[in-house]
Amino acid sequence: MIKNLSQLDRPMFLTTIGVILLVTLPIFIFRETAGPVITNLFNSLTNKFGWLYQWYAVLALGFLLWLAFSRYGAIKLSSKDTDTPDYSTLTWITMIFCAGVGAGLLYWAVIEWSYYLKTPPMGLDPESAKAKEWAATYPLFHWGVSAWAIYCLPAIAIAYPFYKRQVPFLRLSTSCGYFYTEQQAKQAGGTKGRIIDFLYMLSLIGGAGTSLGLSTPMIAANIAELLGVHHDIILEISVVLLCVAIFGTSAYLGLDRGFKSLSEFNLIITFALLFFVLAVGPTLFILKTGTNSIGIMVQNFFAMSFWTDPIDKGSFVENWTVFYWAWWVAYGPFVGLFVTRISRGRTIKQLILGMLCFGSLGAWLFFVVFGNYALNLQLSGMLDINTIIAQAGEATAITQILLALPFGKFAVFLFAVVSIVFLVTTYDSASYTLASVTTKSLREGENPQRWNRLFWACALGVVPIALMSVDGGIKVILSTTIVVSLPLLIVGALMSYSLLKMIQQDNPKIKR
Ligand code: NM2
Repeated sequence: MIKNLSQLDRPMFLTTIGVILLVTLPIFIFRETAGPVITNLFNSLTNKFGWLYQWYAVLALGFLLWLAFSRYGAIKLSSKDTDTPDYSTLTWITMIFCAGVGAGLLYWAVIEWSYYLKTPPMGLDPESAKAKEWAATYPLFHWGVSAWAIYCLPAIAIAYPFYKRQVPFLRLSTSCGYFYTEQQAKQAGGTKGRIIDFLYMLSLIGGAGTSLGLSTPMIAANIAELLGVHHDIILEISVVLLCVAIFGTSAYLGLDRGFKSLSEFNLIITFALLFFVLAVGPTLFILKTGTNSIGIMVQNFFAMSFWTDPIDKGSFVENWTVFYWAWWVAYGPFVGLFVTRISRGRTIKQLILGMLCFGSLGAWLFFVVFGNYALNLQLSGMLDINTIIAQAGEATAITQILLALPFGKFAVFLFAVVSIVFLVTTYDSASYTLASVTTKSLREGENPQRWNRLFWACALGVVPIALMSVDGGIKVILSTTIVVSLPLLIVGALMSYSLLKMIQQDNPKIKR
């Protein structure tokens, strides 16, 4: 135990606990006033800085594409060029996907279109034919290549110094190594590094809280339907506890036996569910609308990326595109850390193209199949989803949409299993990265200690339980995520510069 404790970075460990308390306690104490204050802050920040997020997404994508196809693309992320990847390509992609997206994907895949139908983008008339086509398209954009570029940037920026410069820390601060003095570099960036890691923790706790906050009611609604029990706070807390128990076990079992096995299980069951909905749902409508959406998105990619609505001043851009980019930014460092750990032996080009292509394709599959199935229910008049959302909320609407399928209960069951596993894998990887940040030094191939991972797995579960018992707590956490992600844009710019400088310094003579 003494030996175990000696590996613990005490200041970092205590700071992290402090951050959790700092986020949750004020919300508890000022639960009546905290909500409006943070929501106002969110509105004014997205209004003033939304365009910055939009540039960030496009620039990250441009930078990564350039890097992948430049002479640096062939650099292998490993200390020895003879190292082979730790995981097979399919397993690796599945693990990245399961870490990067949680049950939020299932939540939005089913109902995101309905918001866009009522308040469409680009000045379209609500419920018009064009609005319907765009409603099926916009979610693909929000979960597409720009979004995955926001994830991939920190992954490369952390992986490069970790593997190629053998920096013995697996932290967000690892990505900004170019700016540290030699002395600071030995202490994970000194004060500069601590500030960066502090921002990372704040955003992770906010981001993870958001996922659990959105998906717990959805899973609880599914379970209530399956078991015929009442959907109340006790059921929701039980769902969180169930998830904590599963990801605690997975964290304890370690990356290969826990996380990897869960991800592989998820791949199979997810495809079974997607195939099921595609087969028994309106197959042709799903395929045609999906194809149509890809066309609209490719054709309008830059218009969507840079649309700020400066004349009409509607709130679509802030409420959706900026909200999403901020959410991806908040998750970015955590996904980057985790992806770094599982990507040893991959080249820069593989990592970039793997994340951009397969991440987007995976997410699109969900939106095309679930989203268009639900959209068809609404358009054909079989189920008035918009009204159900307005009257009974999103969680109930999602369950009703699934129940409308043939073998509806079976679909609800599969959906609940996939949601739980997605949630669990995201939290498992999140606790892995928190344990890495609070470990004194971590080298290639090493993992943080088990008890440390287990501790964070539990801590991450406790926070949302506490917040769920506060009225509007989750909404507040959601806005907090966005608020804390703003400084991460600066860190993003710094890490890009640092990465470029380091790569240029290390590879002066590579010829094309
Ligand atoms: N992102 C991918 O629950 C989730 O899906 C978490 C959300 C950042 C929009 C990730």
